[in-house]
Amino acid sequence: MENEKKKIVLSCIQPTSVPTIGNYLGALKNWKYMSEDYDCYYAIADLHAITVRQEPAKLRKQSMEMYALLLAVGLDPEKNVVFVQSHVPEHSQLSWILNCYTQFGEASRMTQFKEKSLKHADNINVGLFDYPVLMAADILLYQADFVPIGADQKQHLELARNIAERFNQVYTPTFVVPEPFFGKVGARVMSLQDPTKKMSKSDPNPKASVSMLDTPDMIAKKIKSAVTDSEAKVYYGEGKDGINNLMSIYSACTGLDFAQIEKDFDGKGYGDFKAAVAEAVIECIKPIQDEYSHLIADKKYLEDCTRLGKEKASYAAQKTLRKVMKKVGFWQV
Ligand code: AQP
Repeated sequence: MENEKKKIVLSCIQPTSVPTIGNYLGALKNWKYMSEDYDCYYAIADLHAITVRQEPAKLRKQSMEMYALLLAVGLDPEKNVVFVQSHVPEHSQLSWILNCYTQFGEASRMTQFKEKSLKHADNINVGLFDYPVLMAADILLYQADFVPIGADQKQHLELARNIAERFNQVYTPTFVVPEPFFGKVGARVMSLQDPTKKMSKSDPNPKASVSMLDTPDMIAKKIKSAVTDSEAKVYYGEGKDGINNLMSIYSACTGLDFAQIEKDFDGKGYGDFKAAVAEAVIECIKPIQDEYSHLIADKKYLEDCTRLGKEKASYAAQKTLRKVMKKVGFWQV
């Protein structure tokens, strides 16, 4: 129905570095498609980013660059709500309240905390532990119906659902209980140096990932040095993590399915295949890079868009937070 209210979608990205083609092919590309059919809230999750130590000047710069990139991938700041998480203090406020409706035991079961604690053993802060509750606040604040998630975020969304249901039960229905959203496109892109691990923008090995702002030359070199196997035959199969990953990237960039790729590269070696993958990646991100270079030169426009995002996000966030504060019994004047 034409006048039917659109469902709400919430998704976030951390400004921990320049996004990789993993972030793009796995998430951002979908964000653009979703903005046609849903009422979308897209946040730059800087509150989440500081659960790992960040350099202040770099974090500020990366947040602005991330904002420009989101617009460059095609998110329309008028049509969507594109904003910076810390610009809307209600995220932290709701997060505190939700902490009091989250059991220590259930938060302790989050596997990502265990993984991240091992990775950042010198800084296992309470924020890292509390990350999923802040994520629940991000989602519940906007009454999101859907949250696009990868497999690694399933447990966190489940926690957000449990918190919402608990709160709704203790009081009266307050939060929409969010559902996971699995998009029409969405590849899980793995590290080029260790294809059993996902490609990450904060991977300290620069050869492991392709950033959205890498030059064609850098992309070609990184893909050329991607870890593969010694079979020299392009097909998707067990024990071929490196080639499987390159095939997924190639498929996501060209739209070709695996059967077609195997046919096209039958009898050809990995050198030819890697050159084709690099070419496809370069072609796929070139329009985004071109748009990005215009946007990043126009700070005023970026700041105006950010302010608009903040206003729109704050409006929705305040409405939910007021309701929550009233239900828990805060004296509001
Ligand atoms: N390799 C990937 N393949 C597919 N999707 C990916 N995403 C991340 N890496 C891949 C998706 O990108 C969105 C934003 O991610 P994020 O910044 O919130 O955090 P993340 O998942 O922890 O991504 P990174 O790149 O690994 O960041 P760092 O290195 O800072 O931890 C999410 O939807 C995610 O699924």
